This record gives sequence, structure tokens and C-alpha cells, in this order.
Amino acid sequence: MATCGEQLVRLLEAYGVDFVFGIPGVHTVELYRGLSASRIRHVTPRHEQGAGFMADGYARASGKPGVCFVVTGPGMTNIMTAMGQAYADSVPMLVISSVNRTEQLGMGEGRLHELPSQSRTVSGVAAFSHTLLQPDQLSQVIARAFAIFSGARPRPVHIEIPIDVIAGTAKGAATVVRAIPKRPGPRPHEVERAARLLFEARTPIIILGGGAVDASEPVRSVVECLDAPVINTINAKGLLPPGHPLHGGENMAFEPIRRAIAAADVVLAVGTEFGETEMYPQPKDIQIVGTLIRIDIDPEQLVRSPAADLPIISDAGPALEAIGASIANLKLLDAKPAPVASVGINSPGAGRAAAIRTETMAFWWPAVFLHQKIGRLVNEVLPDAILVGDQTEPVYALNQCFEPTLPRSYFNSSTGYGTLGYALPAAIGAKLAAPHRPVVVLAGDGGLQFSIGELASAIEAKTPLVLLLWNNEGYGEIKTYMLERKIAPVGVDIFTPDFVTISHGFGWRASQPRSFVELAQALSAAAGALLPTLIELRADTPFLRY
Ligand SMILES: Cc1ncc(C[n+]2csc(CCOP(=O)(O)OP(=O)(O)O)c2C)c(N)n1
Ligand SMILES: [Mg+2]
Repeated sequence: MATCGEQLVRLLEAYGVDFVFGIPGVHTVELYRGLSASRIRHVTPRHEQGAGFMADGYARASGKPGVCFVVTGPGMTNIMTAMGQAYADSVPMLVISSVNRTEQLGMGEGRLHELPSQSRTVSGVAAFSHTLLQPDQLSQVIARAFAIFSGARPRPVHIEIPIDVIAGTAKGAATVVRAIPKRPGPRPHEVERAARLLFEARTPIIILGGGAVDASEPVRSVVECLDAPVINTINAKGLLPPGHPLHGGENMAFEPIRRAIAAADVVLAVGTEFGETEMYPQPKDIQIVGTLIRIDIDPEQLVRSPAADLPIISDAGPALEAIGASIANLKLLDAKPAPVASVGINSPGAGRAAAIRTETMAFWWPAVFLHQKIGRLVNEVLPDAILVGDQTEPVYALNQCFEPTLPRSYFNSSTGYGTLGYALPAAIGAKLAAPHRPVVVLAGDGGLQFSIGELASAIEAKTPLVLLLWNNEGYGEIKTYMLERKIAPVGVDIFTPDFVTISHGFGWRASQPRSFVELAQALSAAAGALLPTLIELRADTPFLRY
């Protein structure tokens, strides 16, 4: 008879899981009994935080949940930061951990890896945390996790299994895969009302968030049918193709965008929480004067500020499809001129969007123009690249201006939880999800040192990444912040190692370009290489000064 651990692996396979990220320990070896004979590939990070970030990057690039196996206690606390990032950015992640034996739970006897109230500790960064007490209940609990991933707002889920339960056997049908629900669609009267409001609007504007990431076709048809300028959050980048004439911009802290939103008679916001981390460097409350229609999968979101006049609980895709069809009908019935078939640079919406874009550039700080040049070079040499960023100066800059060719192709940890050390391991996960696309890491010298051990994981996982390292020898952003506030810098001028030597030690290729021509050469050599490549951009090199 199969053990609970073996059945778990079979169940994960049945749900289409192809990777597990984890570090085994004596408490979890029984999770590995069935793994070697399965189709699931195990990827080992050098720290459980790396496992969580890998799962996050894999999930963002693929749309499928990332799955992790970690030990009780330290494994669990190590992965919680990554769960925090995934929770804040609505990323599906399944974390399966062990916990001490059933009869030891809650006893506080100082057992190995014992974390008192582990489930309660982790529940703040999970949709739910469940302790599996019976092997027979496994299939129901796993189904609950996948119901969240595909039927609700995606978030991390934690399942802990006592050591004795993992090794135990199930009597019943533990490997039954339950039918998993999809997210709901909108109600007809809401669709009609939204369509009428938008159809009658004279200055509509559309705000897109990460919740719309899988709805690029209906997004595009609604946007073009309304001829409405679009503001997108960082996680919604790529929903419109680069250079689309209705693209207005991203940073809702900038005055031209704020003015355009305040001047709109109808605002349609899809899958966004108007998060303050979208608004760099200074978050501000959004002022909405017109009618606000919000589409979101999370009902609580719809009553948060700015509160919707017309809240619609729905998956973004079906809601936009239905609203788009309804607007097209209204246009047919109406005596007004035919719908704008293709939006050109002369349409009124395109004119409004162009004005927002042009005026916004006046708010960019000097570094944006430099990093925009680097971003364009990346796009030229590595078309269709996925850019995975940390919290560092080039990322804040590219958040303002980078236009990826596809959705799910530009994400970083400057949004949401905002943790350092994310980019390298998340990029490993993204490369595993999209092995045929170039994956570019954007990390600072400080952030890279948080997870530098994952240089080894990239070699082991055979993920030939391109790591653009922005080396300004310290916590540059925080130093600037201190100086601006007249605080004498403390703790920000950190010792900086020789990254090229370190990369070679880990088996990476490495270079230090001295010009844009050398950078282009380095990028194209990296694209063809079998090994991962670190390209160190030393901020004090003359071609990078701004
Ligand atoms: C876990 C964590 N600790 C501290 C911070 C605060 N923090 C934000 S940016 C930053 C500096 C990062 O330095 P680096 O990666 O070199 O990027 P730079 O700002 O120099 O471009 C720090 C310390 C954070 N975001 N996350
Ligand atoms: Mg730095």
C-alpha cells in the first residue's frame, strides 16, 4: 500500500505539477519516497527562501502554481518571506511542510525543528494553512488548494503533515482528483450597466492590474472599442503590445496620470488594488471623480479605497469579453458613427494617451533615461525576454518605461512585499517555466548578496540566465533616501565582493562591459551560452553615468 507521501506525489502529478522546489530533511524524506520515480522534477535551492522565490517566478511565468517541499521549523520560517511576496502579489504557491509527530503537536518539548503553532505562524501569508491529520483526507485538502489557485484570488496555501501521517497509509481513495471550479463570471445586469456607462462615457480611462494578466485579447478589444487610454500597473505590463497608441503610462503618482484619472467621467479598473508600491517614489491617494467600475475576483477589494460605484466580482477575462460584446451591441443599435475599427495615432483616445505619455516623461528622474537605453538594448538583442527584477535602481527606472512584448514577462519584488534577494531564484523558476525564452535578472549588489548561493542552483538546474548586476557598491536607494532627509549615511556603504571572481567560482560566465557596444556583445554572447552569465554593470563606469 502506498504511503501518504507517495500518494501526495501521485496527486500532484495528476494536477499537472511538473516541478517541486525544496530542501529535504529528516522530517520530509518520506515526501521524497515517491518522487524519484515520478515525472516531477525536483529543484534544490540553497535556502528555503530561494525555493519559495523559484516557485513564485515559475508561477508568474507559467500561470501554474509553484510547489515547494520544506522541513518543519527553520524550513518553514525561511520560506515565509517568499510566501509574503507571493501573498502580496496574488501568486499561486503550494507549500507542503512536515510538522512534528501527531502526539507531539503543541507539547513544546523542544523536539527537532519544533516551531510552536507553526500553522498559526504561517497563516498570515497564506490563503489557508491546514494540518493534515488523516492520510484519507489528502485528496480533499489538495483539491482545496487547487480550488483557490484556479477559482479564487491566487495566493500561497500551506499544508503541514505530521511525520507519522506522511509515512502512514490511506485506507480510502486518497489519490482521487476532484473537479476544480473556475473563477466566476459577471452577472448579466452588471455587464449591461458597465457597458452602458462606458459606451456613454466621453473621457473613459482604463486601469489594468495583475489580475488582468491572462485577459490580453478581451483587454485589447475593449480598450480599442472604447478608444480609451490605458494605465497599467507593473504586473500588468505586456497586456498591450509595445508602442500601442492607447498606452498612457504606469505610475499613478505622476501628476499627468493623476490628472487624466481625475478628469475621466468613467474609470474602469480591472484586477488592481491601486497598491502604493506602484507609485514610486511617493505614493498618493488616487482621486476619482467620475464613476468607478471595478472588476475583481476578491470581493473585499471592491469595497476598499477607491470604492467602486459598480463593483463586479468576476474573473477579468469573462467580464471584459461580456462587456466588450455588450458595448459592440450598443454601438450597432446606436445611430452614432461606426465603431473605431482600428485605433490610429489620430484617434481622440490615442491623442489623450500620447499627451499623458509625453507629459509623464518630465517626471522621470535622470536614471530612467539611462536604464531605458539598457532595457531597449535587452529587447533588441534578446527579443521576447522575461525580465525578473529585485529591488534596485534599474528596476524602479524600468518600471516607468519598459514595455515587454507579452504579459507574464516583467515582474519584480519592488511591488507588494518588497523583499530583497528575489530576482535570481525567481528567474530560475521563470526559466524552468519558459525554457525557450531568454530570462534576464536585474539585481543590485545588495540584493544579489541576499541570495548569492542560488548562483549554484542555476548551474545545477541548467538554467542559462543572463544576470545584469547593477553594482553601485552599497544600498544605493537607501543611501539616497538618508541623504535626502539629511541623515548621515549609516549601514549603507557595505563591503562589496569581487562578483566576477565569485561568478567564476560558481561556474558562471562573467563580464564587465565598458560601453554600450560591449554590453550588446555581452548580451548576445550570453544568449547563445549554455552556462548562465553575469554581466556586471559598474555604476562608476563612464558609459553608465547620468
Ligand atoms: C529584506 C529587505 N531588507 C531591507 C530592505 C530595504 N531596502 C530596500 S532597497 C535596499 C537597497 C538594496 O541595495 P541594492 O540591491 O544594491 O540596490 P541599489 O539600491 O543599490 O540599486 C534596501 C536595503 C528590503 N527591501 N528588503
Ligand atoms: Mg547597490
